[in-house]
Amino acid sequence: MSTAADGFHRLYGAAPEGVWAAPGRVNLIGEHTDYNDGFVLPFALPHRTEVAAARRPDRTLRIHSDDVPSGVVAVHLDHLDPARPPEGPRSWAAYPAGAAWALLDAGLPLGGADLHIRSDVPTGAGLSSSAALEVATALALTDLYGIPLTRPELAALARRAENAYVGVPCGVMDQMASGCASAGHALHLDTRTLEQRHIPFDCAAAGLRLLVIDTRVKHALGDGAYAERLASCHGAAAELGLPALRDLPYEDLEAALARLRDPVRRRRVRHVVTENERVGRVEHLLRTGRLRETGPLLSEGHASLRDDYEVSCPELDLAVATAEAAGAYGARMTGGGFGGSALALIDADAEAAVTRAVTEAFAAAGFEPPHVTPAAPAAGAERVL
Ligand code: GAF
Repeated sequence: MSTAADGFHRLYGAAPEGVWAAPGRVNLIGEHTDYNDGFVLPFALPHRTEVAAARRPDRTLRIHSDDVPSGVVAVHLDHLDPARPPEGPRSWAAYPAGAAWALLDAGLPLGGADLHIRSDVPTGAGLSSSAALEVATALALTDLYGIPLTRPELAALARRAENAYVGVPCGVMDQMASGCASAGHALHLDTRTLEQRHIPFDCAAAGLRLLVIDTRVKHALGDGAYAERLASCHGAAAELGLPALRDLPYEDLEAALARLRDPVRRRRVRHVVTENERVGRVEHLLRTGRLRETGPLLSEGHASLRDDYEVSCPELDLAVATAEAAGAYGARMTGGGFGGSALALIDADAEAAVTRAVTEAFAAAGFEPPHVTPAAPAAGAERVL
């Protein structure tokens, strides 16, 4: 029996009907493009959130997590209200409750359930622990009640839970990565059409490793800076007469920049348009088996996020610069930024040296010790029991 199932049994006194799991993600490239209808290239982590669940005959949702001390949170399905999430806005229980709310709000025939949640996705590390929780809950509830949703439909509803119920204005990348990614592949996603391509991405076969460096600086998307970037991009698109920045071709970038008066908007637009271009180039390199050559594009992406988009921080910059100096082919922050994690593409036999270099550089700078782990593309959300 899985540990989540064990925990469910201990808590509720009976076995669950099933266990569903959804992973965190690392974004290889395509940052802050998803709310501009652009392109992203994430992959799923082996770290995942498991939801052990069983139906109830009434319309109560009972939620419990091993990872938080608040005990069982009970909510009535007909009283879920985005203005009053259980335990307060952005509390852990708002994510699973929000998933149930989004399904009900879409008119789906959901009944009550008992949930027990376990997760090893680090929180606040920019690795999408929120999306994992929303997607695992939505998958558990829809499977329990025989509701046939496609994965993109499920991911879109999980994103709606985060936007409208939890109150974080994120794009759709994280929920799509968690819901739709496949083992051994990066997921190329058009965030406008939700068209997906699964691109083989096997670092080990190429003698490479992808290191994830968690700076331990807790990032929070809700702090206003993310919403400010989003507003700036949407404002720039409107100023240029475009539906979204996705509609600005790379070839027309310089002419468009000349039309924007605000220098901050100019920098934001330059990041988004060049980043979309980098996603296409990295996808092409992966498809043609030229993994090492993606390194400089990763580093270029970091410089763009640091200088034009201004979402990096000293710890992320130090992780990237140190990994590069220690021989990485390329490195960049991943996720929303303002803390969280960086990734570095290195030779497999350089793992110990790069880890040591980054750890020593953090100590010398007086930063918290980072967590450094290799990551390989794992499976997307699935029923595990
Ligand atoms: C966060 C958001 F949740 C995503 O939608 C995306 O915008 C990302 O930041 C930046 O690329 O993870």
